[in-house]
Amino acid sequence: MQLRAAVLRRRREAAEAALAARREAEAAEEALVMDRPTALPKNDQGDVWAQKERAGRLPGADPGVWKSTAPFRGPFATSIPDTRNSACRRAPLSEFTRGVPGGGQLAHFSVVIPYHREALLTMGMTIKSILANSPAALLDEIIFVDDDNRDPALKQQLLRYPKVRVVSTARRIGLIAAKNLGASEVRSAVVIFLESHVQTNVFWAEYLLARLAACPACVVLPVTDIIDDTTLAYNMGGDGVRGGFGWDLTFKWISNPPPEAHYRVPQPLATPAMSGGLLAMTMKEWDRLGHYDGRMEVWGGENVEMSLRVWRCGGRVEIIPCSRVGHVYRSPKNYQKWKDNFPYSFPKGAGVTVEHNNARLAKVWLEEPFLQRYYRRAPNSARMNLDVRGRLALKRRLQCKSMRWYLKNVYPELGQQK
Ligand SMILES: [Mn+2]
Repeated sequence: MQLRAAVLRRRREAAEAALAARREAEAAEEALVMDRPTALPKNDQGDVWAQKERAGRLPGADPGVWKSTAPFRGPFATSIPDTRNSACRRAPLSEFTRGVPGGGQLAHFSVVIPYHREALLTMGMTIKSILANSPAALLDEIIFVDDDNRDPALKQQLLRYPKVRVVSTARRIGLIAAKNLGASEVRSAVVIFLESHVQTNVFWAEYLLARLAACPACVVLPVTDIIDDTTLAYNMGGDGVRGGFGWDLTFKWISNPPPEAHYRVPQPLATPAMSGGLLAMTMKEWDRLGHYDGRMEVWGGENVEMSLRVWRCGGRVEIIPCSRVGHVYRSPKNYQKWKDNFPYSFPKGAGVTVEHNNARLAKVWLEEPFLQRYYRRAPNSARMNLDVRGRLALKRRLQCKSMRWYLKNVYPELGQQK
């Protein structure tokens, strides 16, 4: 009788221990999932929007660029549809961190967002979705780089939100330099670059961080969902869409299915290039790889340059299909009357500036005969007097692989074009 009682007790203790272990595992997962959101300021129920309406314009924005007629429907973050593939929704988050060194611990991160003549409407939407959909314990800061904006009220509005810091430039430095400046302020292990008119979806950061924990040399991108610039309706972007470019070095989306027939969501999808606005990487890699080319101006070319540099200097560029970020695509009809047909200005003109940047990247990263393929499409580039010695030294120091290697192993479709 005594023996039987002892057996029962041991059995009960074992069952309780197993239950406790399971509860602990569940609590850990729960903590990962439930540690959100960062609370918004108390009176933030559309007051920003109301102020905009009272003023009769969108503070900070170029008049005419933003023509939103969307009625205010409460905090934006709550109205984002979950656009993840069902394969993402079925798998618990812990599945994405399984086997990751350090017991699946995700790194702390900061978000860097440059802005130039952006609307408070869209910036508020960006901030609220980040605060609502990021793990509060891991999100350190949202660092805005205020690149020559003339409305100080806008900066004050941004600073009302928790975790927001604004770094202002003394004069216009352009998007590329602004990203370098913002990243130089990051004190977290991971930097995530976003644009100032986006909405981050559920667990957007965790999926990126989980992949970075497993692949620290990766640069990872969320899938870009599509937000209508008039209605602000959030729509699902395509799964399996990759980034590429032609010999003119202009970025384009490649919508044909990925070459690996065995590819399945939620696996990371290798992509030859990134569109440039939304990306995450460890600060260690950011520093090792030498940031953006500081001599590129305003906007353009830096995304293709970084894609070539990452792939050829020891890293990978991957789209993480479960991480989704909606981006407001501005319709040209709303800004086509503006100089250069861009929603913001290029002091030297858009065409000249983008070609200057492309010419720099070509001179550094395209060895012959590929450089000539680019020059045939952009003859002015061949005549430009460019000092790329610093970037060539970086390429040598990192012992980067050749363009031929990249065409063979990463982007064979481009190699087939003459
Ligand atoms: Mn954009």
